[in-house]
Amino acid sequence: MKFVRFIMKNAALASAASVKHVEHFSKFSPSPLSMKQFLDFGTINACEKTSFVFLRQELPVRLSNIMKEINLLPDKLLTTPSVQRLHSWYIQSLLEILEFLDKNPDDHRTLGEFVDALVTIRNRHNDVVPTMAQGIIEYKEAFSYDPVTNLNIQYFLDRFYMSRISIRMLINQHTLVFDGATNPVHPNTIGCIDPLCEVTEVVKDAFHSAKMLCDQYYLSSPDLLVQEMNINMRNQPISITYVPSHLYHMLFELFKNAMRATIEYHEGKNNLPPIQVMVSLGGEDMTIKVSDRGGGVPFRKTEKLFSYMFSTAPTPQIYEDIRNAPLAGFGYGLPISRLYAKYFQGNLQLYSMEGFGTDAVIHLKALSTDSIERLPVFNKTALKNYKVTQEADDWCIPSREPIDLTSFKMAK
Ligand code: P4A
Repeated sequence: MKFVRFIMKNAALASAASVKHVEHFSKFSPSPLSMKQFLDFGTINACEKTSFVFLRQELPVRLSNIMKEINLLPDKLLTTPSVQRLHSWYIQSLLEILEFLDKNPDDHRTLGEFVDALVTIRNRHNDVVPTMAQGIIEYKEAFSYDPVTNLNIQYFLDRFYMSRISIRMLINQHTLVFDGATNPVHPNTIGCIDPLCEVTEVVKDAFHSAKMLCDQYYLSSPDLLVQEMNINMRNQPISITYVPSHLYHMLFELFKNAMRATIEYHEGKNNLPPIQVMVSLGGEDMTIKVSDRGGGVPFRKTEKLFSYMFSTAPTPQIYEDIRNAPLAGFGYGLPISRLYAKYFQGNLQLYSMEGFGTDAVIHLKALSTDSIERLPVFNKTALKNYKVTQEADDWCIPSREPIDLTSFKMAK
């Protein structure tokens, strides 16, 4: 492993050296952790050495699994400058973690250097989402939109961003739990997990932030009505073990959409229908429903709201003042919010009624024992999904022109 630092001078050589590491580590399946395991790592088993020994194997496994999939992207996308740059970050980060494989876990300096390395890696990957979006823009400008590429890119990006969410979760937990200090704002959190995350508090926080943007952009905003239904402990505030920042991210996105739809649909009217939120806790699920009366979207278009390729603007709009940016819209808000929900075995779905409004529903696991990371694994099934090509559909394509029944012949 000593040669690693030397060849880093040359990206091409580093890339060549990383190939055999990627081959090796991608043969392992990532090990999904449960919320309970994350908490144990941060409390009763708060052993930095154990966490270090786990991560120096698990991070290369997760990185290598997704690097195999990056390599399967269509050449036209893989060779864009943006995707090349992003790929080089993955190679560099992999090599930096591999340097720790032959280090002594009992040496305090090793553990300190590892935390520093993780912070460097986390920062290096801060701009992965806009960089990948730029790659998609470059691709779309050169080759325009086609439905097969859209499906392939959707498949890849869902897995790629899920992998990234999981890797950042591991890095955040290790760096937060082992930096010695407790979080002054949230003293009861374990890393970024709140074992008693009060859902309605996060709902109110996210609503408040969206409301500020909405007031700035539209000079008004709808009100919020929240209801809770705690089936087992009536009148007790609903709380679950969760990552508050993930929940906030999803709700903020849903509120921005609901506000935009409400205001644009009721333009010129002097009162706006409120956004209604229902939070319910059962034995298995904790569900949040965000309902608006923003006129809804046609059913045909709801899937497009989750499409990375559709929601990547062909020419990136640079707003001189962030206050001039539209409240909600083109961005990866919805697809990435759905990944946050799915990350711990939940989901995020839209039920829109055109002419009335939209219900956005977040389903999360109520029990920390059911909240287990949902991770992509590179295997034959994944490989098959990258080989999808244009084939005839096995459902008829509806014709816009009505057939001429007078000339209809009774033949198959
Ligand atoms: N009606 N309903 C929604 C939107 C419209 C909606 C909408 C026009 C469409 C695109 C968009 C933001 C809002 C909603 C809640 C949702 C999602 C969509 O969660 O009321 O930005 C791309």
